[in-house]
Amino acid sequence: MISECEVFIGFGSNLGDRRALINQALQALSGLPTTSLSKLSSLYETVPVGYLEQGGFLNGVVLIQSSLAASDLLEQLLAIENRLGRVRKERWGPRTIDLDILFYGDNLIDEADLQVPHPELGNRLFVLEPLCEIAPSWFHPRLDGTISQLLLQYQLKHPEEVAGRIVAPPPMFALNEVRDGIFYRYG
Ligand code: A4P
Ligand code: MG
Repeated sequence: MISECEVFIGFGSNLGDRRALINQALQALSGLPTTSLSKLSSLYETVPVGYLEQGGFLNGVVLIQSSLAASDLLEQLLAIENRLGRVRKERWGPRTIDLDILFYGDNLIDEADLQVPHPELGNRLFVLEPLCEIAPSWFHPRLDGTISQLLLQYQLKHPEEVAGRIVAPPPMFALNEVRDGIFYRYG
């Protein structure tokens, strides 16, 4: 076990009952050992990036506090994805739920099965927008800028692009008081 770390998790779903799946994933995250949720973004309806012939996504970002090592956390995320019915077919294809580690404190991780900060983070409005909502001044140790600077840079480069629209604000209740099922209110 290591000391507690601030970890940002990006989540997305574009298959099945997307809102219920996201709520279940958040609930599962809050139930992980030595882990609690501390900040949740709004929920965004976004257009698919990469592989375009698929349904629209719901995306958001959650900040958790966790003492799980990064590799253990990744293992837990993959287990949650599998439990929620994720079947991997094509890369960037449709998924019931996708959970990505965006930042693990300010650690740089470069392993075969885990790269942190998430390498695509700076190229994805569906991540940058919700991230900026909850952590505008978080510093990206590789891209050398804050999240709000990275978002602005992206918007200046792609002035025509919009991530999507907010379909639900974050819950009004304290995330550390989460009880079973309460996340059904999110979205
Ligand atoms: N992996 C490496 N680094 C990480 C990390 N930081 N967090 C490895 C999580 N996993 C990480 O992931 C494959 C492997 O990546 C994992 O087993 C882990 O060891 P995956 O989720 O099975 O593969 P994937 O999701 O198909 O590929 P990838 O590259 O992770 O795709 P993304 O980045 O998840 O993008 N458009 C919209 N609007 N919204 C979306 O959410 N998502 C994607 C998928 C494409 N277009 C989208 C969205
Ligand atoms: Mg992924």
